[in-house]
Amino acid sequence: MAAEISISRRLRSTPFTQGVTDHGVKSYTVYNNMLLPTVFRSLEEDYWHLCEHVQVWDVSVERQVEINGPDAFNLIQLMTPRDLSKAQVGQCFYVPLCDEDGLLINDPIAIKHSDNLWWLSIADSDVLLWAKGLATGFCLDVKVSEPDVWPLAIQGPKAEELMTRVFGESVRDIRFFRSEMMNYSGTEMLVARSGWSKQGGFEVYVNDAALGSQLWDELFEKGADLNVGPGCPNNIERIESGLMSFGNDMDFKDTPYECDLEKYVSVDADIKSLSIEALRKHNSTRELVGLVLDQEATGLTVIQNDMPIGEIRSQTWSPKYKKQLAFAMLDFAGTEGQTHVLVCTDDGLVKARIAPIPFDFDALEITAHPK
Ligand code: THG
Repeated sequence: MAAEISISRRLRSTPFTQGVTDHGVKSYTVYNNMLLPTVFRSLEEDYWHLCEHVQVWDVSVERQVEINGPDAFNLIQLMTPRDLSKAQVGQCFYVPLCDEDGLLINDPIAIKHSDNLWWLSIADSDVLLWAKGLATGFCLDVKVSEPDVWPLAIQGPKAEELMTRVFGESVRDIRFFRSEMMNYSGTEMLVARSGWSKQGGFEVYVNDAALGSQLWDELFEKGADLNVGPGCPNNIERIESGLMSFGNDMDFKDTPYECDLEKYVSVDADIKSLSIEALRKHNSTRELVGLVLDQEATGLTVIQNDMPIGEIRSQTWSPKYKKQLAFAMLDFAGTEGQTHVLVCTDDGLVKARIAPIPFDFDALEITAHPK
């Protein structure tokens, strides 16, 4: 018998846990000390369904770190090297959080509620403790907390249609990475056009547990003719789309420059950020790149001229492109002037083509195959 996870209060169930179970979740991973579904039907069936229809995802693991008080902006800016001085209320920003050496702490979405109230919608690391420590150490006038908020993502090409049936036509006006407070059954909830897929969609920041399970049921009722299904962040879709996963593709030992996040570092801005000095001086010697293999082959070590030059951090077989796709952290010394590297697999050395992230399949002349 396969081992099972013992569920206890520490793993914090969500308003959608019952729904996820009833819809036949097949596997979970652990994320921010909670359970994140990873498969419902099969990874591949979930993938095609996400690309063609609409899915409802329990992404409550994306915990909100709330920063409230007169120094809220100062603390947020201290934590990220991305200039947020021009942020507007309701705007969302993908931000690297970095320490004083420029090393990554997390890569959340920062959401501005008001000048004095911000949320960080975090990936998998303990941002709450880091923020509390910085607030105390820098004597900032803020309260740092984790509110009872459970994000629910509605993703896929039919997501907008389904959302209008529940929240009304005005959801169509929400632009990418913008949010609005919307009324659901008498309660205001933040609704953003965002989500960890490139199939389009929204995230509802559910702030009432009872309304959360009501919303879950309503989405399935009103989306029946749209072929709505249960889903979760899908490893095939997110690698094809170039979405990076903290803890997998990048971690505490990497800088934003090494992880293709340089566009979110405001090197020249006059900001009071903990990491900005270190990042200004930073010299990268390696970089996260995409790899494309012609066969399904899961290796980890990458070599060039018989020498290891780095490691694969995430990979998947793409059923659409019929290629093995990977993200690998590779030394410049091994990739400079090269178009290919070798991956050590159980089947021996396999040639892999180097590709920038996100994968540009047209430029790579890789044909999409329908289902
Ligand atoms: N939604 C919410 N919280 C989250 C995630 C999310 N917390 C954890 C994790 N995901 C944070 N990481 C990311 C990574 C990428 C994106 C969002 C969150 C993303 N990136 C777009 C891109 O790369 O094209 C756009 C970024 C931009 O240019 O602003 O969407 O998914 N609530």
